[in-house]
Amino acid sequence: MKKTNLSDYDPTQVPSGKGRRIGIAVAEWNREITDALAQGAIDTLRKYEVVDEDIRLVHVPGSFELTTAADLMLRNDASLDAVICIGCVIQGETRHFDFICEAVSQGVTNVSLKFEKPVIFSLLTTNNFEQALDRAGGKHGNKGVEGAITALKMTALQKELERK
Ligand code: RBF
Repeated sequence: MKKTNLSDYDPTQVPSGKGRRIGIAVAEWNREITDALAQGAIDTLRKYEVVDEDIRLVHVPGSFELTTAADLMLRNDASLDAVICIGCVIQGETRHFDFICEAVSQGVTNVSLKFEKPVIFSLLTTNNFEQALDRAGGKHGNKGVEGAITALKMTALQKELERK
């Protein structure tokens, strides 16, 4: 069975982001990876007509801080339609990996429900650096691109449902 990979997305099925305001929170840990993911997200938002002034980019020290950043962004800028959280957690010898991944996945869900807006989980959780590279513009696509597409699809869905 073919695995779903949004990096192979159908460009005709992505809603325009015209008029949308999107926040992007990027972790500085494993920056070579997270910068590539962030660039993929920004390029994709631009491709779908989100203008630069409507892309609010912030950096946080590590992935653990992504949830707080998303919360602060949405609390302080009610015009944001969605926030994309970008990070890369690589399995080490201690249990930090599990704690960080669990905290971010729960945190993203909580912030999304709290503000009733899409908060996108673009967190790579890999066994090693090579697996991360493969997903940051390598053979498994760019998960930042996929995060941007998800943000556009979810904001469009929100607008559609709110109109009803
Ligand atoms: N942050 C990441 O974004 N990716 C990591 O792989 C990562 N590994 C960490 C490993 C250890 C042992 C520690 C203490 C922190 C790590 N962090 C990592 C940073 C974490 O997300 C956060 O910034 C700090 O724990 C401060 O709250």
